[in-house]
Amino acid sequence: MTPTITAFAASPDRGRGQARDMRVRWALEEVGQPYDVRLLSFAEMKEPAHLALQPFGQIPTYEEGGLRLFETGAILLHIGQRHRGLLPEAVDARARAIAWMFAALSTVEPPIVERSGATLMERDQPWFEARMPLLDERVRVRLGQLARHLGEAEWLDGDFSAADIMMVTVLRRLNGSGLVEEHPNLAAYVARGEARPAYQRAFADQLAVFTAASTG
Ligand code: GTB
Repeated sequence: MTPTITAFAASPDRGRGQARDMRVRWALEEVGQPYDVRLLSFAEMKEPAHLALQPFGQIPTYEEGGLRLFETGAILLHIGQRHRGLLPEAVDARARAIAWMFAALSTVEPPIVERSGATLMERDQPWFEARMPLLDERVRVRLGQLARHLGEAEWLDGDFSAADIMMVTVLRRLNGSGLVEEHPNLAAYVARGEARPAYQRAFADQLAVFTAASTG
């Protein structure tokens, strides 16, 4: 059964692969699972048909037969459990990989999203300039801790896993800020992820959506 995911018909990131469908596309490419994409406008994301799939009116979603999923953490976990290659087979190693997926989503991503939301939506506010150093500092704390954990390792915990897809896509949200580059090992980690053929295919596919929308 070919899964269907949803994505922005016109991504506000202009094809830079920052929207969260990128992590689902990448995971599906890693396991060699073909998929369909249903593109949605912002208005369609708030309509009842989509709200029935994603109660918060967001992308991405994942449909496979009778299964309907939302939340990228749940979707990547499902893909990792359904296919070989994204989560370790050994029980303890699998539990650690899942812990790193949660760490990416609930410990590292929140300050990054807070910072990125401020740069996108609060630039005109009188307190913007004063708030940014605080937001940068919160991100720096997490990046420092993550860089210390990673050290010279290639991936977060042994072999490449769904946790690395999650963490690399979270860190990519800082592109252009220079914050990841303050830690050469983290910058190299992100580059290693982006160099994977599955990442490249996923990136090209989401970029093609933007290109078609802007030329069509
Ligand atoms: N916790 C959910 C998950 O992990 O699945 C979060 C999903 C989510 O935030 N989806 C966003 C969305 O649908 C798109 S990815 N937003 C529309 C809405 O809430 O109305 C977040 C995103 C959006 C835009 C950029 N960008 O322009 O760079 C980057 C990331």
